[in-house]
Amino acid sequence: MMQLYFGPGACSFVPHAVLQAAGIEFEPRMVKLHKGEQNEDAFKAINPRSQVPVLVDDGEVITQILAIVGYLDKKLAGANVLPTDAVARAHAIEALSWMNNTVHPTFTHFFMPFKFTKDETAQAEIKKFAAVQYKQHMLDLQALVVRAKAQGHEWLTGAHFGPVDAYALTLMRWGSMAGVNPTDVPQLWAQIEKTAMHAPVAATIERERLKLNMFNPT
Ligand SMILES: N[C@@H](CCC(=O)N[C@@H](CS)C(=O)NCC(=O)O)C(=O)O
Repeated sequence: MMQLYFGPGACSFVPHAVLQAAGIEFEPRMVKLHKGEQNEDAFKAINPRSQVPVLVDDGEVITQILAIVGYLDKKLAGANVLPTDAVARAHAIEALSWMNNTVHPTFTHFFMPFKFTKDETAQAEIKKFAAVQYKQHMLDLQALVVRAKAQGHEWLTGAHFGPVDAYALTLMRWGSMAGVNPTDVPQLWAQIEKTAMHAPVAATIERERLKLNMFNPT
């Protein structure tokens, strides 16, 4: 049975929700990131980079969301992890890459500015700057939602729920922590609320015990 190492609320939500949606049996293994379990020897023996997600299948350790999604797509043929149409598939990977290499690191700058400088004044500046960038990323993400809807798609990459939808939920949830008011991105937020109600996603949210809207209007 596959094992997925995840941190509640972390980007590992993406493969977590995808596995749940595929309807296969897997073993979710929680890593308490806030307690630093990712830096303990037991976890480092699995992923020396101290990050989730990690998928273990038959002793094979796979890290990085894009690699895990690609693996699950190949392994769970018929589960519609990624679209099968060549163009739709390319756009799904395009969106995942942007989320992973641009939006995600912007949130890291907001959430953990201490990873980039020891200078506390500079940290405050990094945080402020990242929050402004993050808002723009949410507007760009909303544009993806609007485009998908205009094409008559129920989900971001077509007729099936997939990793792009799960990542969108995670990134918007983080956005609400970074000061993005859901009411400022209404089409995006409506799609995220719908995604959260999709049964396998709702089950994943429950297992991770997540609150969707973390916006604090102060
Ligand atoms: N590019 C990596 C990003 C993984 C990543 O940033 N994981 C974060 C959680 S969202 C993590 O494990 N952080 C632990 C830490 O920073 O100590 C991927 O796609 O898997």
